[in-house]
Amino acid sequence: MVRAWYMDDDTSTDQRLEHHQNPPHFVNLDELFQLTGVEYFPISIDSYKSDGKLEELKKKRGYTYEDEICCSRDTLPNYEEKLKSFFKEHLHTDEEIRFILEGSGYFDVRDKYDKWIRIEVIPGDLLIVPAGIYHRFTLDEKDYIKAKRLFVGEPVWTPHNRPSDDLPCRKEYLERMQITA
Ligand code: KMT
Ligand code: NI
Repeated sequence: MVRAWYMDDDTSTDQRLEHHQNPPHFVNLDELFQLTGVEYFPISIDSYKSDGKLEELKKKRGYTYEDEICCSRDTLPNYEEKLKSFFKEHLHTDEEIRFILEGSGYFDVRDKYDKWIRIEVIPGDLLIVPAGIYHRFTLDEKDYIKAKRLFVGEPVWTPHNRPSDDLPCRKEYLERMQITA
């Protein structure tokens, strides 16, 4: 089950820690959607190959491409460099869809007031980070995650680092969230 919370302002300690506020301020899935547009689907790790849930979602959303990414020092080429770029605040012109198969990590997303919300992902969590939202990713202290990446058509993984406010996908996102820049 996915947990999400507002982050503290501490940039001097390890990015892989939970970084809760004091006291902790959790966000439920409805609030997460209202505040960010991030969508969450629980998919059974044990039965997803046969229960049809993932297939149904893929069909409904037009996800035609699928591969796997395994982030660990041994499996990810240019590990240090990749992790650094994952954690740089950025956006994409398309949804970022990740279905977690093994391990864990954190997706940080900016809410509509530009505050960081940290989303913990564990096996069975399928997260859809909308196009145009500023976000970043970090491993936790276990330093390991394996996830399926889904995409509509030919994948484009390009991160557009902040600021990328003039991109149409950013403007459309803000409009959808009813935020006036
Ligand atoms: C990304 O684009 O940030 C990633 O693919 C991170 C690893 S998948 C959970
Ligand atoms: Ni991204």
